[in-house]
Amino acid sequence: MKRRILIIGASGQIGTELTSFLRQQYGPDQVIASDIRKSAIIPEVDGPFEVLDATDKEALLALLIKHDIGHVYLMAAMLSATGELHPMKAWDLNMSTLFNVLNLAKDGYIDRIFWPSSIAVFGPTTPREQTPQHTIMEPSTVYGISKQTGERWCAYYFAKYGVDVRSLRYPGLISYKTPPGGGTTDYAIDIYHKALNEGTYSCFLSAETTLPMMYMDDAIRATITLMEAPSDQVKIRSSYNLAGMSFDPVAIAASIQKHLPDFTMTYAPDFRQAIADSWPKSIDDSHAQNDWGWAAQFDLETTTKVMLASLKSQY
Ligand code: VAH
Repeated sequence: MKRRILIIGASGQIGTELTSFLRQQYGPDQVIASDIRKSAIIPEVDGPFEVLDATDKEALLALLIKHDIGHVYLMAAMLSATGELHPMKAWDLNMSTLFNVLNLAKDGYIDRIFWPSSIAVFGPTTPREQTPQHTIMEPSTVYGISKQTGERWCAYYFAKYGVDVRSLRYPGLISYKTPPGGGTTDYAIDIYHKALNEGTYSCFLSAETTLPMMYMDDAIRATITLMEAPSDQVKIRSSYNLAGMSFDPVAIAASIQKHLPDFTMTYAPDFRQAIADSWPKSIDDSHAQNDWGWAAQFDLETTTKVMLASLKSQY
């Protein structure tokens, strides 16, 4: 029988949807969901769940053996905004979990790893338009530093020990199945909730803050495509640039007003503005396109249509 899949951080924004998608594809019992605590949000496709603190290597090893795990998706992390409020906690969580998974793979307990990086690996000295795969990377957030360091360790474990680890530099992700979290890009989720619930939104980024974004379905499809690609097609073992769309708060507000004409937006930039200002405006993902056939499908108009239609029943 094919070895099972373990998702660490299965209750998070990406983990929740990744769990359902993988269960639909491989069968509910083939996908073990885990997180630090059982979440009230049950994935659309229910299945086995384990409470796991992934900073505890022995506990992780016990789960790998108990469930005969082959592939691990390590989705647990502290994101950019929360990470700036708790720097050492963010570093410890983001790095200790990665080292546990890499070392258990090196010791033969895991066949293949997916680990999410982010456009947060780029910093204020990086070219901001069509940011290339290989360029200056001087991240100025703890989250970005942890992701840049993690990329280097992933590439090292592949080169030195043959660990099959694969990674994507996700842009800001937009989805409706989990509430907005501690991300700087999460204004692009919260705005849909507030538009439906209150008819107005006070944006914590300034009107002209263009950022790379992606609808969750595209991110999940890219993740699975990369994990299923033949190893010789995965030519980059740090992390692949991945692009969907780029927009600023004015553009997303305008796309909402096409459906909710009375929606209004105000602007009250906070500490997250400095984080956003250090990131690219748009991403060149030609390596992902050329190596394993990546192509985004969701644009801003399609995203707004899906988000409003899916959230309407909540308000
Ligand atoms: C964050 N959503 O805002 C994440 C993402 C590119 C940003 O990594 O921290």
